[in-house]
Amino acid sequence: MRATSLMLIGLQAASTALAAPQAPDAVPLDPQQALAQLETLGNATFTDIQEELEVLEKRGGGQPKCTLSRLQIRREWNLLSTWEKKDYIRAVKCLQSKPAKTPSSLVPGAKSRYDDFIATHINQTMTIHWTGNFLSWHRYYTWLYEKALQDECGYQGSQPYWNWGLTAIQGMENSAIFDGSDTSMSGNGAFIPNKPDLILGVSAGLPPVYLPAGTGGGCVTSGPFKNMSVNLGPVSLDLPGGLNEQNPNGPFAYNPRCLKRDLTTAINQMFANASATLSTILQPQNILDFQTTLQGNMPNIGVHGGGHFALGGDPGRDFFVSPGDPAFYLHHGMIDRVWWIWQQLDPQTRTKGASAVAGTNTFLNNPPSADTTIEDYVNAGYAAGSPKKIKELLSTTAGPFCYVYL
Ligand SMILES: *[C@@H]1O[C@H](CO)[C@@H](O)[C@H](O)[C@H]1NC(C)=O
Ligand SMILES: *[C@@H]1O[C@H](CO)[C@@H](O)[C@H](O)[C@H]1NC(C)=O
Ligand SMILES: *[C@@H]1O[C@H](CO)[C@@H](O)[C@H](O)[C@H]1NC(C)=O
Ligand SMILES: *[C@@H]1O[C@H](CO)[C@@H](O)[C@H](O)[C@H]1NC(C)=O
Ligand SMILES: [Cu+2]
Repeated sequence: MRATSLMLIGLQAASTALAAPQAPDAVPLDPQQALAQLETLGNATFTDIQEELEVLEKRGGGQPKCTLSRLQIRREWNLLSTWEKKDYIRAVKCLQSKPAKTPSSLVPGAKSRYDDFIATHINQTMTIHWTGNFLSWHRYYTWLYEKALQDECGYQGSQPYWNWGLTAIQGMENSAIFDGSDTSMSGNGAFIPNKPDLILGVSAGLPPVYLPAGTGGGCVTSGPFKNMSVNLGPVSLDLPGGLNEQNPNGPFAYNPRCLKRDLTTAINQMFANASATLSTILQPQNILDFQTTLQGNMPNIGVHGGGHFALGGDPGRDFFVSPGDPAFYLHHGMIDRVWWIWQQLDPQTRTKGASAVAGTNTFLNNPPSADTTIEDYVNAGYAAGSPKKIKELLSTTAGPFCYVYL
């Protein structure tokens, strides 16, 4: 582990130099200690960026689009008030009740604005995962979703996130996000006994990864989304026993069914605990190493895979259709937060220039494709927004964005 020394951010025309957040010397193995250190580091990142914005604003002239008064603060689910949680849930349901913009000739199964986002994710899956644009694409996508909740459904707050290290300690079923109360993102699926292990990777021709089955497996029985209809997929749904399911009528067919979950705290603890999250932030020294660690060095599925597979179910364990579980966006809020903290440890090389991206344009470079560059465009199809260059998406307080995490 490298002890990150005090790094200075030289603001181009400003004489003030600000101290970047200081990373702890070593990653504690104790879950509570690791969680506390992660919070300290997150808070330092928050303070640091606020100070940076303050300097830019005082300097004036350039008229920064992102000012402190416009800055949105994305919070962990527990930090939302009851009213705020309910407002978020209401807005998600509102998106699920508005008509789709995706032409039904292209995606007959897209029935709502919520489904527009799923259709886009399905359509682009093989060019947005294990690629050079994975982080920037999902940052833009999550932001467009947040904006749709705000602009189209009157949501007052900003996108909340799921702090994996906390649910690893509490047990997912007991956490405010997944306890099934009316201020949760709904709880577990109905318990299905005697489920064999999950065996991942086989359908993709990769070495098998064995994961324990969870405490649910069936339709979600509690909370705001127990009646939700999942309309698209499955496209590549991992099921216990190494089975993989897809809709024979194709990825865009209408296939209404219940939302299933298989909450698996054991997977949360194995791959997305607070120590693993801190290591993911502190150890990788370049973007290739960072995005690989986050997405997994098999058989470690990383914090990204850890969150997805701990949630489980249908479409939670479907690589293509996973945004069909509304908790997806809390998970990807946290993914984006981890990237945001990592970036701010060395913003000069991690939020701009060629060193900020690595990888190619296809899933594990299969089929072989060009290297991703910061001049490349990403888009969210019919869901929302216009194509953006990756270089516009590398900072959360420049370009189209103006948000931080607390
Ligand atoms: C992080 O910031 C929040 C909000 O200001 C505060 O409540 C919390 O105590 C801080 N945590 C640490 C470890 O500094
Ligand atoms: C909602 O769920 C209840 C049972 O939990 C069921 O009786 C009802 O039919 C469902 N409604 C819809 C619209 O799916
Ligand atoms: C935390 O995650 C890391 C990385 O996956 C793993 O090696 C470690 O065993 C986990 N810790 C606990 C307490 O499960
Ligand atoms: C899927 O991607 C192709 C190629 O970019 C595009 O032409 C098509 O409109 C997309 N379909 C959807 C549903 O987004
Ligand atoms: Cu994705």
